[in-house]
Amino acid sequence: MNANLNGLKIAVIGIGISNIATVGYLLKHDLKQLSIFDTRLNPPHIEEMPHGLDIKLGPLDKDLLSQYDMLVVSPGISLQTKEIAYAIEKGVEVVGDIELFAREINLNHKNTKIIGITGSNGKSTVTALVGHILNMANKRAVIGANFGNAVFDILADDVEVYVLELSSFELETTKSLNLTACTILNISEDHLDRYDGDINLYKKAKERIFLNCNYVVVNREDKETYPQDKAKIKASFGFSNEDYGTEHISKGHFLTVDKKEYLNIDLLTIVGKHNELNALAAIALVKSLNIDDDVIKGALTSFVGLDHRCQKVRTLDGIDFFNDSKATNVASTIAAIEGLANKYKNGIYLLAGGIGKGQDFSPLKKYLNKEVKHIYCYGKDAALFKVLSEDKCTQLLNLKMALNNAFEKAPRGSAILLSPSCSSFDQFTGYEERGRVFANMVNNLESKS
Ligand code: UMA
Ligand code: ADP
Repeated sequence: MNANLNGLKIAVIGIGISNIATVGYLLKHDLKQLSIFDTRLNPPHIEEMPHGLDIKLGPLDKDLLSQYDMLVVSPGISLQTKEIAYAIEKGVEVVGDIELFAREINLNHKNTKIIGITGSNGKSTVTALVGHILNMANKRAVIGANFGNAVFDILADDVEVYVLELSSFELETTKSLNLTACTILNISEDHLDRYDGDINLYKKAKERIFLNCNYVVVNREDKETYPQDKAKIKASFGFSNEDYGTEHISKGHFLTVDKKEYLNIDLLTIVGKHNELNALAAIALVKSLNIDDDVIKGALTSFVGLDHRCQKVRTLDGIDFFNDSKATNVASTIAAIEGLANKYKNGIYLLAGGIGKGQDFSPLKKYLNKEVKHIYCYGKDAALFKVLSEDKCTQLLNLKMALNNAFEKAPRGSAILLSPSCSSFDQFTGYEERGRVFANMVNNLESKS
């Protein structure tokens, strides 16, 4: 194991999925001291921590933290937390699980490749798609990190390629990742509550993905995804017919590579313009590993997409119901509206709300009375939607009431879309629970006739 950690006093801060796995990794080292902290008195995952460890719950103590050589901080905790900021000032090294994982790979798994994917939206879809393509190419590839499983849970000797979905929080404490290829898929407002309302700080965190990577894939539709050092750019994707692109010709609508028809878009099961970009990004990323085109095309057509992303739940009374619970920011809701609008001449009835994370919801306004007939908003920040329109927005207490009201009003040929633009933690344990609850409620609805 990594000799650089031996003899160190390490404090792990945060008892969550990522750090429970990190502790398992750290326990394989000969540390001088290992202590675990969590600011909560009853952290939900505490029973999954190995027994017999030095665990301290409740408010952090800045002087105590400053006595450690290294803090391993959970992605959910801001480095600006005053006790952590104090320790940093005192010279304590602060890392996260991704940084320790990167160091482990650099030391003990030198031939293993890592592909890194970040962005405001599409990370999970592209991560899963890249993993799917690589597995179809018979590579031993595993996906993880912000995707939902901790990197130290997927660390294994036989892995050839790790495909990591990386959040801005994870990237903040990461500097040693040697990525074979990487991308920032797009940048839009998200997590501004963690970045003092400043999108540039959020973007700066994401740009750390470029640090040691010389095969950067950029989004031509969003110049914010470009690295400062343009020499790092090895591929770009976008709607125009160049590099990784698209074209509409009489025989159909195609993904293109180097201006040549690559795949008929109708063969993709993931739909919407944003998913065309996601597919192109995935192709560009796996090209860094010289994957055969026939394998890539086969994998693109067999990829079924992920749950809770603009997923059709049911048709009732001529109304289609969509679960897009993973839409936790405005840009992802807009992608859903634009993806569905052409199909629903009688419009979209939008269910939105939850915790707004400091976002500006006004970009939704231009869809009201056009693609979106009405918004039914609920949850902690419902009032922020309500100000978009007095008469085209109805504020309700919860998702159930929002759904029932929308169902009552929506005509045949319309869609009811749960695409909340917000995180769910005010009323649910996460987007998955929110999506499941919604799908259950939809499946229990009875016909209006
Ligand atoms: N917390 C405290 N006090 C503590 C420690 C944590 O209050 O001392 C709170 C955090 O504020 C947060 C929650 O506990 O609300 C969980 O935090 P955590 O950092 O322990 O989370 P993990 O369970 O380790 O999950 C993390 C990622 N969570 C976050 O970034 C908040 C998961 O991403 C990731 O899948 C997992 O590691 C595996 O690597 C989730 C997420 O919401 C899906 N990510 C954000 C997003 O996608 O938008 C960035
Ligand atoms: P992430 O992991 O970045 O949250 P997901 O693939 O889970 O991304 O998708 C989250 C939400 O964003 C879903 O509502 C999905 O429909 C939408 N989405 C996916 N890809 C894009 C994209 N490229 N641009 C905008 N929205 C997208």
